[in-house]
Amino acid sequence: MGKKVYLNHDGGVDDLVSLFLLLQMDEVELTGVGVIPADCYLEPAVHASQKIVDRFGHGQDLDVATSNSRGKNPFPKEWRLHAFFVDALPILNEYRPIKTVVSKLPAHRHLIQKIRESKEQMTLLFTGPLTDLARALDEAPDIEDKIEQLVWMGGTFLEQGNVQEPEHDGTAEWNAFWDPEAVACVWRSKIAINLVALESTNKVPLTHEVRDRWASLRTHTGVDFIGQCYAICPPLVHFQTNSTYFLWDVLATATIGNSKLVKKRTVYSVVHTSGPSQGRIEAAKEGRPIQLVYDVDREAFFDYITGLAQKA
Ligand code: AGV
Ligand code: CA
Repeated sequence: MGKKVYLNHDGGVDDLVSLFLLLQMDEVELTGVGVIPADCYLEPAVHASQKIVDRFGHGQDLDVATSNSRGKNPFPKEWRLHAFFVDALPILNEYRPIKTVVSKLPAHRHLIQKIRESKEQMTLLFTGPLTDLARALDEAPDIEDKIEQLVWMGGTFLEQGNVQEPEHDGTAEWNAFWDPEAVACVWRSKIAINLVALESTNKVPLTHEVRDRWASLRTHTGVDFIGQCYAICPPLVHFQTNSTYFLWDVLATATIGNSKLVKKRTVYSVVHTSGPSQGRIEAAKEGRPIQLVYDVDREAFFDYITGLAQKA
C-alpha cells in the first residue's frame, strides 16, 4: 500500500471528482473522508461520497464522516446545490444498498482518530475550508507531529480572489473566506503546507476542449462519470466570470499522486481574519512559510487525470 492520505472535502463537483480520483491512485491509501457543509449541502454530499467509494473504491474499506462545523461566511446557494446533482447521477445509483458506512464521529474527531490510529505519518488533503483541521488541532495538539503535510486548495496571493460579496474587497478565495480564523489557526501550526491557490489553478479551467476529450472517451465508465459531473459547471468560453469553473481541487489532488505536474516556491504569508479583507492571505517577510504551487504542466495534468479515470 502507498502513502496514507485523509481527505476532507466540501462536496463541490471537483471535490467529489477528487475523491473518485484518489481512489484510483495506486500510490495512495485513503484512510478516511470527512465532508463539511461549506460549498455544498451535507446530506447529498455525504451520500454521493459513500456511493463513489462503493462504486469506484475497488473494495477499499473506508468510512465517511460528517462535519458539524459552521462557517462565518456562507457559500452561494446555487453552488451548494451542485451536490444534489452529483448524488442523483444514475451511474451512482445503479446498486443498492449503500455499503460505505457513515462514522458516528463528527469529521474533526474522525480526523483525530484516524491520525492517532496510524503508525505512519499522514498526508491531509483539504479541498474546502480548514475548519475541521483547526478544531482537530485545538482538541488534540498531539496529532500535529503525525501530519506529514497538508495539501490545501485555498487562498490566493493575487490582488483579486474569487469572493464577490457585499462588505468584502474581493481579495480572498472562497475556502479561506468561509472560515478565516481556521486558516489563521492552521498557519500558527508547524505543519508543512502545500498550497494550491487560485494562481495555481488558473491554467486549468474547464473548457469545451476538455469536455470533448472526456466525451470521446465516455465508453470508460470513470471518464463518463467525470464528464457527467462537470456537465453542471459553466466552462470558460469567451471570458472569465465569477461562475467559471476551474479544476481547483482536482489539481490539488493530482499533486498528491504526481508531484512532478507542478512547480512550487516558498512564500511567507499572514492571514487576515476580520474586516473587508477577511480570508486574504498576504505575502509578508515575517510571515509563515508555505509552499505555493505557481505553475502546472497543463497537458500532463489532463493526461494524468484522464488516465486515472480510465482505470476506474
Ligand atoms: O474557490 C474554489 C473552491 C474549490 O474548493 N470552491 C470550488 C472548489 O471546490 C468554491 C468556488 C469558487 N468559485 C466557484 C466555487 C464556482 N463558480 N462554483 C462553485 N464553487
Ligand atoms: Ca471544494
